[in-house]
Amino acid sequence: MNMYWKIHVTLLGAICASLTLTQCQQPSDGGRLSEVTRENPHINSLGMKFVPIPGTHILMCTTETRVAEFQAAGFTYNPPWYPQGGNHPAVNIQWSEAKNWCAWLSKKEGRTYRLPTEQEWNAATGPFSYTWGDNWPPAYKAGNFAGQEWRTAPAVDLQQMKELWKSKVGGQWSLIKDYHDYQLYTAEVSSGQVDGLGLHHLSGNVWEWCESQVLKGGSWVDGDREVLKSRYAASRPLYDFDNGFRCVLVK
Ligand SMILES: [Ca+2]
Ligand SMILES: [Ca+2]
Repeated sequence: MNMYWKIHVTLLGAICASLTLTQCQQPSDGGRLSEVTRENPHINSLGMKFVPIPGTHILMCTTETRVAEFQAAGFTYNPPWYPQGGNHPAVNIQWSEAKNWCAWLSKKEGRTYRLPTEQEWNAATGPFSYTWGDNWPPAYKAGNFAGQEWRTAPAVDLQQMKELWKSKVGGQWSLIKDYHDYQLYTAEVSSGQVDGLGLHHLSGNVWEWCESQVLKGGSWVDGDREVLKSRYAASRPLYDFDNGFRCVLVK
């Protein structure tokens, strides 16, 4: 080997050694997920953002699953009777559909997506009675619930909601006194304030399925102070038109 090639082989070896070292120092895929923070969330192939939940081994999506994300799987979306856009939360979702959607995304990305366990969902809500603290009514802009915005809703919409409640639940539909969130039906999933972990609409907007087939968080239909407590779990849907889900990514 002449001097020219000797120099190049030596240089190439040094570069390869350097590359190998660099690769060895790079965290594994799982390692990168473990380094995700609220400020530096993991963003998946659909543009969904995931943040860590203290005390768990999962990253939680910062938003409820959007209509457009649900449809990206090729699943048929059954729209509700009220107006929605692609950035609104998917509703009319059965537990098995939510599970199948997570399985589709897991296969697509080669990662493990699933619904949160009830324990993981509770860990995300924090230590207080509600996601915003212990006070009632909810803090200003705390979420999308059944508030005083309905007092000025079109008469036909208000009447429809009252009749739906009466036929499904019985009694009078309750609106939260001294709370006004300006949103009649579902709100866009990334609208409103985020909580301390970076999550939108964990409480309210749409109910969210857990692995154990309970629903958590209440929805835009709910104004009952017990139902909106973080520990409250509904064993079956009251309506289907306010049932959605939020997925988690296993680290
Ligand atoms: Ca509302
Ligand atoms: Ca919710």
